[in-house]
Amino acid sequence: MGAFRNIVVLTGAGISAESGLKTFRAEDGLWEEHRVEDVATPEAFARDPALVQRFYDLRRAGVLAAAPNPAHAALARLDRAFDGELLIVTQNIDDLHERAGAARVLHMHGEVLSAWCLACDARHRWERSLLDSPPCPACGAVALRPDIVWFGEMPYRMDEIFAALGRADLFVSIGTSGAVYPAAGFVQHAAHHGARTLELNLERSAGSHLFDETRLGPASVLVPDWVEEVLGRSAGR
Ligand code: BJW
Repeated sequence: MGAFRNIVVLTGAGISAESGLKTFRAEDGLWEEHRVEDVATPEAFARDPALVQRFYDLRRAGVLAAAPNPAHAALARLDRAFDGELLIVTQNIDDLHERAGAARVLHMHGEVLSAWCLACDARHRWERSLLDSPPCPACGAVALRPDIVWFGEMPYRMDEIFAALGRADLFVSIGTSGAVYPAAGFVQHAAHHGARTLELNLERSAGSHLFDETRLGPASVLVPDWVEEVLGRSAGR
């Protein structure tokens, strides 16, 4: 791989697996306990808000109890040391990239530590339960939902993401199954605009055949190795 000037990294649940947060589509994945259509759609929230709030209350508590792992730390090191353009697009709703020290992070599927008021549109940092119907700190309405992008909703900041993908000379996908769109299509968009594409995953994914290169192994090993490789090359260019 040559020296790169413009990198887009996409992360998925696999990067947080070694921090103890379950992935979605593993055998012991979240959807075995809660069917996706019972919790991650606006229709489910309208039908049974308590079920959805309870599910995300548990996820919020799990995130607060988790800590970043060496893969998050390596991306934070890349963010600090890489003087080219970098965007870390995460599908994850945890804050482990930020807690590891990364700044150039975009949460396309929202954040579990954020609550969104459907009455006044304000967003608030939220670490407590939403199940007991707390009022919005801004307007007082009882209308807070998890600030999460559910199936059928538009992921956040897509214009920014596609613009970055169009400029990228390297696209790296870490720990995502390639099962959920539009994120699953980013590799083709980046490749179409001339980027080299690299996948880091524990096992081959639905989209592996779309990448120039796939490296298999745990993110806690593959990501630090890859970051060292990139920083070594950018220092030597
Ligand atoms: C390791 C590891 C280790 C493990 N080291 N690796 C038919 C065709 C095409 C599309 C559609 C369709 N019908 C409907 C759609 C659209 C729909 C969709 O994609 N559905 C699919 C099921 C087909 N998408 C949407 O509705 C999205 N919105 C949308 O499309 O709007 C319109 C639009 C159009 C065009 C442009 C823009 C917009 C919204 C999707 C919202 C997704 N929401 C969720 C839940 C909410 C968040 C939450 O509760 O956390 O987001 S679903 C869930 O899946 C979550 C994740 O972010 C997302 C992706 O999962 P991820 O991260 O890939 O996890 P896993 O478990 O699948 O994979 C883990 C991977 O890690 C595996 O590969 C392991 O091998 C690996 N791994 N341990 C390295 N230690």
